[in-house]
Amino acid sequence: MTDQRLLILDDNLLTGRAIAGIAEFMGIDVRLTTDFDGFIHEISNWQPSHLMIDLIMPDKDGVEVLVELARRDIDSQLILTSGAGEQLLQAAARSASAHGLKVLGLLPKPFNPKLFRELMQHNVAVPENTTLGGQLHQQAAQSAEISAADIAEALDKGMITMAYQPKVSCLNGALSGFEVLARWQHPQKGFIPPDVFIPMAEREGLIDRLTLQVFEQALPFLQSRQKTIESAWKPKLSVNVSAVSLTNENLFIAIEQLCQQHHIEPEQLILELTETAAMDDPVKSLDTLTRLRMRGFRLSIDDFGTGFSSMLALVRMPFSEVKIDKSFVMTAANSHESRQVIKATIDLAHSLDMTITAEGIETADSLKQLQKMGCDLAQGYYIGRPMAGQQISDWLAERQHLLESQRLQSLEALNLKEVLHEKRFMRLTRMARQLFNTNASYIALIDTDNQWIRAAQGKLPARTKRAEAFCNLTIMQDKTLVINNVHEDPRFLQSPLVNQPPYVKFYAGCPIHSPSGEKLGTMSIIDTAPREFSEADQQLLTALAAMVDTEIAANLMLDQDHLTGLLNRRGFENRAAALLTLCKQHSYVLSMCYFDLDNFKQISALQGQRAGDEVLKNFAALLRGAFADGDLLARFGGDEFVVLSLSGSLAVSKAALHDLSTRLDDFNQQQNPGLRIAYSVGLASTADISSFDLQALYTLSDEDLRSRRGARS
Ligand code: G
Ligand code: G
Ligand code: MN
Repeated sequence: MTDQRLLILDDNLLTGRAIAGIAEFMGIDVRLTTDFDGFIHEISNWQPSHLMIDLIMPDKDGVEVLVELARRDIDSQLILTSGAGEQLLQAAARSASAHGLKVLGLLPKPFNPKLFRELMQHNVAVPENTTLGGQLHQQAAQSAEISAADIAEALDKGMITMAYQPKVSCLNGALSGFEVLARWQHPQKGFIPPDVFIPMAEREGLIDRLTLQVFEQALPFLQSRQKTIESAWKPKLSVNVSAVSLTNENLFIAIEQLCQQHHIEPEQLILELTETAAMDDPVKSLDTLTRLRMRGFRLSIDDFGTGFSSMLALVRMPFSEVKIDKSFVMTAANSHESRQVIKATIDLAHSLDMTITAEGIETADSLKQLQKMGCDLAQGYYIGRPMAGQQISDWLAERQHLLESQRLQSLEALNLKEVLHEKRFMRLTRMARQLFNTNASYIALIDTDNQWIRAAQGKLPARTKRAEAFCNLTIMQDKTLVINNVHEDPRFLQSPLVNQPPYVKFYAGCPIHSPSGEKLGTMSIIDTAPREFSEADQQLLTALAAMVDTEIAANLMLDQDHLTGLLNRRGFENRAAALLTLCKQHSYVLSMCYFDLDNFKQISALQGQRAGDEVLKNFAALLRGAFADGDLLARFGGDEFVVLSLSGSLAVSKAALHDLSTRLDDFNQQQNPGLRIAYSVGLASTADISSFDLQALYTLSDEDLRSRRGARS
């Protein structure tokens, strides 16, 4: 006989009895009830260790049952069952956990006796998604007895200390800031978890003092970090704020004063509010939160997904960040449902212009997965545990090391030193040089000791020392680096690019990235005279660098026409869309040539498919010869070819077409008459359209093609 007592609530007697039978066989004491009142009655009288609850009952819905259990502080282990599907069970489990109930497991019906036995024997991992608040509540229940007086004493003596947990960019690992977490090591009673003393401090009216102490310790810490980090980058600090503190105007006035004292801008502070806290009284909360926002603080909705009415809260309140709860993040690898929640939350947050942070990142895979889903920031044991302020410098140094080795690995794996010789990268440097009307443009890769210059337009050395490269500084930051006049910047006076030809005076570079976000190098332009670089120029360079990223990540297997090696329609349209957007902003002229082979079907029919393939390959080769390196050349299936020419003027495209027809004549001379190629072409230019969209170019070039054909026949 075990000391387990199982109480079953199920309106279906047959199922109930079947479960009871199995349990009894295991030596478990069982009672069966079929209605809610009887169930509650048995709980008080018999005090079962385990409750098995059917969620769908005629007289009471499952959530009501759970709420009632929570109200009565029932601490029996719950097994939830239902025939209504896994999703409902998961949802109910989450709600139960959020209410502080202990969920042992889920049992979908028709039920599996083996699973039930395993659950009762405890040797099964608690199924995904069911532990949400559970762990915390258990922890709280176990911890030492403390009183309000203990907390007051700790506050008087300054015994509450702070731990800092880093928050980093999901994409490239760059440090964004820290979350400060209160810690209390009691001299006799040991470590008291915040889940114990925070709620008590809230109840006892001590929370505002505690919160103020958090700021008093954390702001000097932030200030010291700010000093050790070069450049104007400002670390952010996330602070958990209890809902009960929100209405304390004086607290926030004091915090503002502390900010001034420590040269910290309110914008650097992110106040984290739990979802339920933010929701209690929507109207009042909205007022308070709006006021805090107006003071400059950022607001974050913490543990998102564990409360209720989340969507509404999010849309209505002036939050700038959503922190998706760790229970979803930690189960994302195994739970389709968790992934759906994460994805939906990310999309929602982004559509509302909010940043999204994932907490509870415990593995490299988890980080990668969240990154793929488009999450902005990451926090968790895998990146860094909460740690004392003095440990942060070591952590940062170690992290720098880790990021650099990941960067080098990524560079190696992509084989970019070779890949960047491909014409598709020339296209981008060529555009950069033309759009900026500058001496030289290039893509630089930075490895351990060297900078490798690739796809260069203009005369540049293929390799320079990393330590002397501008680009080495660029990859240390996240945005474009601009040096308007090198001679006014002492960092570069030794650089050979400055002292020797080409005698660089101006530099602008923007980081380029691997598909997994590591900064590999830069897209850069240089000039031999100092120059200004406007906000719009920076945007343009950033857009070009993003196009380099896209090319690096492109799957050429999917983008290329296998027969000719030209782009296929997908490859063409993806690139054309980005180019059109860019060129539209800068009134740069693109032109389209649309080709249709006149006699292709005939050749295929008379000479066979092989011969047809040869014709297509030959025509592709002629196009490559006549058009410039960077132009987009594509075959749209069949015998249709398209060129998007980045020439910058219609005249240049016309010249290329003329060149093509000369080349074709030469080619045809050497072919036997059955294999000679004839084509029709239509020409259109963005100079002739207002909308700069691909559709307009297709339509115009097609009209042109047909009118020329008509004129010929
Ligand atoms: O690591 P950790 O065990 O610190 O945090 C447990 C819980 O306590 C979290 O929900 C966290 O938000 C909360 N918490 C930690 N420090 C503070 C604090 O200074 N103020 C408030 N209100 N909550 C805190
Ligand atoms: O409720 P809030 O999000 O403020 O609480 C943060 C809590 O999450 C703290 O208790 C912190 O110690 C904890 N935490 C931070 N990173 C991880 C992690 O990777 N795994 C787990 N299990 N807990 C984490
Ligand atoms: Mn938090």
